[in-house]
Amino acid sequence: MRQGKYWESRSEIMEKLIITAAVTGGEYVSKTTTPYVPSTVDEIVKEVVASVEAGASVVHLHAKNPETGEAYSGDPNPVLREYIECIREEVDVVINVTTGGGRVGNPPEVWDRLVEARCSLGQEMMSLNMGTMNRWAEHPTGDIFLNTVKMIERWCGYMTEHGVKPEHEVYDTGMINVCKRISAKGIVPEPLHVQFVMVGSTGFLPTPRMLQYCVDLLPSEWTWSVCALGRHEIPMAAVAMTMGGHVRVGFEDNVYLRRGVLAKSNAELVSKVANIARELERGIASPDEAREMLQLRKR
Ligand code: KMH
Ligand code: ZN
Repeated sequence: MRQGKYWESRSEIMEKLIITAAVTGGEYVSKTTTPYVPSTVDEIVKEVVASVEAGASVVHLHAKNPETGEAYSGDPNPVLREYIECIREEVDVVINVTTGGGRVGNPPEVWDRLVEARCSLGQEMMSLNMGTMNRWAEHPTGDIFLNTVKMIERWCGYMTEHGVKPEHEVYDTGMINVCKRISAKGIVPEPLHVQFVMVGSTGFLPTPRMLQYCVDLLPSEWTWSVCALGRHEIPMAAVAMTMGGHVRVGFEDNVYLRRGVLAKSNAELVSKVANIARELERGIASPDEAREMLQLRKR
C-alpha cells in the first residue's frame, strides 16, 4: 500500500471551512428553552467573541428581548444596529442578520420597509428564506412563514443595492429553483451562497442522501452551507464539511451539546465542529478568508 503517495488531507483538496455561529436564537428560542441564550447586548457581544475564538468566522443575529430572550417585539432594526456596532468594537467577524422579525401585528408593506432599512446597518450578509412554508414549530406569527417570490426578488434587490450578500435559506428542493430563477434574472451577484436548512418535519429530512441530492442541483461555483436542527446539527455538520460545504451551529438551531446536556454557550457548539474539522484536516477560515470565499464587501 503506497498510502503516503495517495493520502491527501481535506485542506489540500477543499476550501477552508466557514463556521457560522447563530448565537442569539431566532423566534423559537428564549430563556425558557435554555437559560444560556444571550439576550442583553453585553451577553450577545461576549458570546460572539467566544464563538470567534472557538473558530466561527460568521455570526448570524436576531434581535432579542433583553429580559426574556424572546424575539424582540418592536422594530428590530435599532436593536440590530446596536449589536453590530458593539460587536465591531470588540472583534473582527462577518455579520449576518436575519430578514425575519418585526412581523407580528404588521402588514407585509411594513415588513418590506423594515427589510429595506435593515440593509444599511453595517452587516455584510442577510439571511433570506427562499419561499413560503409551513412552520415546523409553534410561532407567534402563525403556522405559515410567508415569503412570496415577489417579496424575495424585491428584498434581494435591496440587498444588492446596499452591497449586502444574501444567504439564501433553502428548506426544500423547490427553493433551489427560486435561487436559480433569481440568478437567471441577475438580481444578485454571482456566485450565490445557499444554506440548506434541514428542519425535518416540514422541509428537508436531515440525511446525507438528501444533502447530496441538493448539492448536485447547485451550479458548481456557488457556495453552500448546512444547518440542521436539534440532534441532527452536529452529525449533518460533519457530513457537510466532509463533502466540502460549510456549516452553521448555535442556539438558533440546537441548544444541546449532547443528549440531555444543554450547551452552556454557543462557543461550545462551535468548538465541537471546529474539533471535527481539525480531525478531518479541513482548515478553518478566518473572517477575512470567509469574506474572500463569499466575495463580501468588508465593513
Ligand atoms: N431559523 C433558521 C432555521 C432567518 O433567520 O432568516 C433559519 C434562519 C432564517 O436563520
Ligand atoms: Zn435566523
